[in-house]
Amino acid sequence: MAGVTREDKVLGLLLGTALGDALGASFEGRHAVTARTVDAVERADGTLVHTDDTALTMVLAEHLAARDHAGLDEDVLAGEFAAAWQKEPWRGYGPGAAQVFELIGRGMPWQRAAVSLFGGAGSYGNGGAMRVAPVAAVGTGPHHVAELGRRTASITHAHEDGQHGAEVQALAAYLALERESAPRVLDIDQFRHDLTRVVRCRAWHEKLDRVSELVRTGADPRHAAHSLGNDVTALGSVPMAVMSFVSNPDDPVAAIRYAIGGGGDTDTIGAMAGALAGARNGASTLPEHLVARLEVGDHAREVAGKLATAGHRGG
Ligand code: F2R
Ligand code: MG
Ligand code: MG
Repeated sequence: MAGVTREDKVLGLLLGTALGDALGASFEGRHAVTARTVDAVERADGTLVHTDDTALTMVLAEHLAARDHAGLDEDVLAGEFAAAWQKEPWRGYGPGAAQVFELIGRGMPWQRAAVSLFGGAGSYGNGGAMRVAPVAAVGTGPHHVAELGRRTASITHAHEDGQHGAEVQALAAYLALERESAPRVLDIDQFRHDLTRVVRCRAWHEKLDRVSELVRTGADPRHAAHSLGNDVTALGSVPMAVMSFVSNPDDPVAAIRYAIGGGGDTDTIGAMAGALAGARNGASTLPEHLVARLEVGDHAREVAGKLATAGHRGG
């Protein structure tokens, strides 16, 4: 967006994640969520406590910011993810991710740990996608961003669907972050076209086509969630996050509320939608009274400053 600095957009990506996660956390697993119940959480005082989504997003953001020219190192990152889980296992981690982190903590290589899940199939949960957005700040282009997204996901998600989810969310975050001169109204078809050029998998193309159609018909959150899914799998949640964003491209809180309104995995769909809308619009568009209640505020500011200048060099 014209006039918004890159640092503000990167900070928006991080704070948008935290806001969507923390607002959605109260409702995770509910069938559907009314606007009135979200209002009550927004109006309350006190800390907005985030979950695993933000905790791991911050670990990845710190990793990329600290390594600058050196880029992504999966072995190091695996240890950093496992350490975050060990420090705060109560943040609501997925059982598969927790198992991988425990095995890594005991010294097993992440490749073996990830592939040991679900009888050797690996996880297709949305944990790779929920934490991936920071790669958008360091990728050199769409294909590079998708590759970085897949590599970060593969540490815990050996199943290709878990990795495709991270690719789609990473690329969506990149497009939201990089299109500084984007028109006020997002071109949904172009956005879907860009995504499908990089992620070549029919199941994902079909879901993204459905997003386009639902946006065109102005679907409400419950209808969209019914059609796209709202569960803990990557294919059953990333499309709803993209839908929440493209239906509300210029208003991060509206995008988050739409995501939560569909029910299901509300913290994660809220976090992913918040990352996209925060990246497009910048942190300065997020309501101050909500940002002030987030646990990660100051830390996110520090990391965003470094991440914004580490951009376009990561390997
Ligand atoms: N775990 C949760 N929420 C549960 C309740 C939390 C509660 N509020 C609390 O505080 O305790 N949320 C977090 O988990 C999701 C991310 O999950 P991730 O990291 O992908 O983990 P996992 O376990 O690998 O996958 C999630 C589930 O998907 C199903 N699944 C995945 N692959 C499968 C396969 N190959 N076969 C069968 N099922 C598979 C399983 O049910 C997994 O447990 C986010 O929502 C995050 O917020
Ligand atoms: Mg969570
Ligand atoms: Mg969740």
